[in-house]
Amino acid sequence: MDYLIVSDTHGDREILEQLVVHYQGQVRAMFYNGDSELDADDELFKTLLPVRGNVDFDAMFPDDRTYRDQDIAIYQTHGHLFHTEVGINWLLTQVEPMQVDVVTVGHTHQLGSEVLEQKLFINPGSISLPRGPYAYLKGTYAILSVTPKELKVQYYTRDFKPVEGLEFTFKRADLRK
Ligand SMILES: [Mn+2]
Repeated sequence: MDYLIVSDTHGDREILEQLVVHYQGQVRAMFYNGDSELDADDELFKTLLPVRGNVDFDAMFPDDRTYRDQDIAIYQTHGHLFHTEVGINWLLTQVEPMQVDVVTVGHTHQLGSEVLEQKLFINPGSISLPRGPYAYLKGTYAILSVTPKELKVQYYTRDFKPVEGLEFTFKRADLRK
């Protein structure tokens, strides 16, 4: 089962539309982690599952979401409510009691995937305004692939091509029991 994760378009509606067209019917769900600067009733959000970012002013966006599928539970939030721009510790404390396998955020515009406290944290980076060591890729999103034994995260660029070297595999045995 594959899941698309994308964040921080900041008005770049075009790329979201392209992703929806490209991945419709190809993935189980599409997560949008905030800062679209679109209205919550935009038709893209009939397909993309959004949360509210710090520059989303439409209060109809939810602050967070816990998504449960047959083999995975994912907690999704933008990150600003947990001040992830200054570090991940507060978020880590708050998600600790949650019965989820994956925590996915945006906000920092920097991609990253790592296991902390037996949960897999995934930031897809910003597809439109990337920052940090991978900013040279000019924007990224992530595909999470879920199997009973492994979680795999592959980063892609705006041309829907996988980035060599940005593929990470995590054994489910190392995640929450
Ligand atoms: Mn942002």
